[in-house]
Amino acid sequence: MLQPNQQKELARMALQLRYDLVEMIGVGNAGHLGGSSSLAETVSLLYFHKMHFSVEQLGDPNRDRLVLSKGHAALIQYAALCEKGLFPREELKRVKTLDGLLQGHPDLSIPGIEAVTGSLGQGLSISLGMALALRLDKSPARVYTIMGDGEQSEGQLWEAAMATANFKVDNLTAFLDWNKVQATGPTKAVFSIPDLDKKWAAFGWNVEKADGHNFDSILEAIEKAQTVKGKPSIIILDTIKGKGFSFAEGNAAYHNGILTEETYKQALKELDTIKAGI
Ligand SMILES: Cc1ncc(C[n+]2csc(CCOP(=O)(O)OP(=O)(O)O)c2C)c(N)n1
Repeated sequence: MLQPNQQKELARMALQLRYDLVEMIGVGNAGHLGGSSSLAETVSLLYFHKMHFSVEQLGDPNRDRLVLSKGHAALIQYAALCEKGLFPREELKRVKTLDGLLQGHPDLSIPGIEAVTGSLGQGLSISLGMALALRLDKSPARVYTIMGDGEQSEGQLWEAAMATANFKVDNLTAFLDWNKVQATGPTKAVFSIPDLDKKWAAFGWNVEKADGHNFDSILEAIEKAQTVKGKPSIIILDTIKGKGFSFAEGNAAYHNGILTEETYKQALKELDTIKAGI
């Protein structure tokens, strides 16, 4: 359980990451607001509480790694890396520009990014390779990987799921951001994959569930998962796509939508209201 002051700090961080998302997208530009904001709590908890990872540890082979398999949600990872001091804030304003550091999908030229992702379905394979290498090196480091629910339709992911279980990899924790909406509509309607919990369990994984907007719930699931030896764990995060922005919540239009002057102002106003309550 987190202490009240830790809860507060993490809530402030998740809020800051959401402010950063709005700043990065700006007015008149498209950006992946929905699938980024559904991860604000998990990413805050990982980078600012759980992971052994800091500017000083960048080249440390024993650092924990976070691979964002749903690479289109890069903005949330950029926000966290910026708040950790890996690059200056000015870069947030230059996101997705040719001269900027931060491209539309994660790239190894960005400090703190561990893998190039964006073509869905590949992050678990990459994470498995990292986890196996760390195990060979007898490293205490852990690999975290975050997938989307729409992403679950990628075949490569299920090969990696079988391989991870086959090799009894337990230094890897996967997350499934179950926000129930993908790029063009509800995940159920676009490509229905029922019983994801049962499917992952059938593939040999320990399955945990968490409220993806509740720090204690996520942390409890991570800690429980990490007591399980000899098999990989996946945490299914019950989340809301676009969480924190009423116009975007559960709305596929904000998967990669444009913020107008009006929605930009509304987004900031809604965040200010959350801020007042923390
Ligand atoms: C191999 C591949 N196919 C298609 C796409 C296009 N695409 C980008 S995001 C997306 C939807 C992803 O949905 P989900 O995994 O649920 O992400 P979230 O809603 O959490 O953002 C798709 C199909 C892609 N990036 N890679």
